[in-house]
Amino acid sequence: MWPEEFARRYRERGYWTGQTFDDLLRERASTHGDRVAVVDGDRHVTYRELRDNALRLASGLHRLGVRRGDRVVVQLPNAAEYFDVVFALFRLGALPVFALPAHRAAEIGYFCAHTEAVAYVTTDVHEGFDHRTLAAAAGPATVIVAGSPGPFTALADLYDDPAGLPPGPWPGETAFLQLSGGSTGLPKLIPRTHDDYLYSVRASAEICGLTQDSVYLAVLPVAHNFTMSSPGVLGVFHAGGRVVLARRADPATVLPLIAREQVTITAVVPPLALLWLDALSGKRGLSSLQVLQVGGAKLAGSVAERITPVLGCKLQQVFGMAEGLVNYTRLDDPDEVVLHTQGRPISPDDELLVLDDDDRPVPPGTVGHLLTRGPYTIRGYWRADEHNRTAFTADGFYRTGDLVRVRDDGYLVVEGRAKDQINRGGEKIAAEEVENHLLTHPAVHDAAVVAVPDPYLGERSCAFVVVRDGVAPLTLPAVRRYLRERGLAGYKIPDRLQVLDAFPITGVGKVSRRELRAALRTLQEG
Ligand code: OOB
Repeated sequence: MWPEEFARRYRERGYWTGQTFDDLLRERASTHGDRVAVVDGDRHVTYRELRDNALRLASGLHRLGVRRGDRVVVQLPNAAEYFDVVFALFRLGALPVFALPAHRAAEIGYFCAHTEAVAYVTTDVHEGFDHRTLAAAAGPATVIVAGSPGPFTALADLYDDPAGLPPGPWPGETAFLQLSGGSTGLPKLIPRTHDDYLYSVRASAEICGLTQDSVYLAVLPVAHNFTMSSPGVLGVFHAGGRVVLARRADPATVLPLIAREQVTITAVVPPLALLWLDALSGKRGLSSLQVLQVGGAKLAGSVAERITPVLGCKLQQVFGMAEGLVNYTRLDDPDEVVLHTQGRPISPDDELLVLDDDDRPVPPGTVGHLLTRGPYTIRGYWRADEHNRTAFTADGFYRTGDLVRVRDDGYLVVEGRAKDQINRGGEKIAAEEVENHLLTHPAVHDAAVVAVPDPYLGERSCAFVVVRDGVAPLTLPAVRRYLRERGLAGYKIPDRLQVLDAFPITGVGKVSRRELRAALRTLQEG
């Protein structure tokens, strides 16, 4: 948490206003009660209905034993119930732990155990996968299912009479735990407070020009920080606009939905932008769409240049992180800035440092490690004291692991990454996490997972392994099957496999990932 002198400053400057998520929804239900907040297929939910659902569900969850401060792992697709669940938990002061729909037994099991979750809320079947099969991974947590519950508790049965709810949380409390993309063996959890998060939401809504006439399409997973708050669904609720939920992201689903619902703004990762561009090239643009936000991974200049001509809307680049700091190009910035930078911070009080490998400032305009601190950037991960000692400086700056250059005009250009992470089209893979799973395979002596360039996803993952003597040769399909059976999320399963006799080693005795990447280039060229 922030030291008192910073907290005081952030309050004095009007960033932290003492608003909770429940306050936000209550205000909107009173100012915009009859307006539609959420569209999910044919289902339309007004602000008044949304608040009412959230209170009734809060009551049912309370009856089940969910209390202020408890953790609840939430894994839902982009569906209307998601909002009932999270606003019910916010009202109670229980902390949603935001899992992604792609997570499987390994991740869900870890989140439930690490957070000592009292409940796991999921769906029945999504994208052909039966999420109820993950119940065993949830351990002692009560399993609540949206849809057909099987032997578990039906979410639909938990909407109760809301009379007699206990008092809600205060705005300085942790409101939820967000997942970090991470570079470590186990994912880290990010505690965000009502005060800090809602500041970023309000400021983002303003930067992105949201009004009550905005129609936002949630196409990336709704629990991801980009979709949730940059300005995302919460920014739309702040502005009194309308959220349209897309269950799938493919052009055949999404492009007609944009036209039907007259969507004005949406947020995508670069590979999705590419897919949409290819689907629309030579056709009419998306007439209602005013802004396409692209972020989560670096957008190539050549792709950026096609967006306005093909889609007929403005491009906004977004460089953010679930830990806090979010940078936007502004809607009135000149083309050169929008096409070739990743924006500038939300807040005048976002402090940025760009340092060399020895933590000394680099000369202005040169590339270095980005560190940041500010009114909506965390000061530490949840229950991770040891990791926090290296992930943050003594004076509270977060080491982002990104390599950036700050231009004279204050805009950032992302030049690379120093963390052991693969950014697979915006989906983050911690190398060490996958390596640890690979090391459990009886034939694997050593493993290193690195990023390889990919024209569509930006990066894919390649697992280098050294096999034990005398074992049968390992194949990619066998390795992939093994990791899937261990319950690892699909996006973390290596795209490629290279078996080596030994790993190149750096001067300090670590596996040289740089040499592995170089070896792969040679193999590809040869
Ligand atoms: C967003 O959040 P996370 O937590 O999934 O990932 C953060 C990391 C950053 O540290 C950076 O490495 C990468 O994703 N990243 C970008 C980028 N946006 C994020 N790298 C290059 N260019 C960009 N535009 O990804 C996220 C959170 C809020 C808003 C937008 C994205």
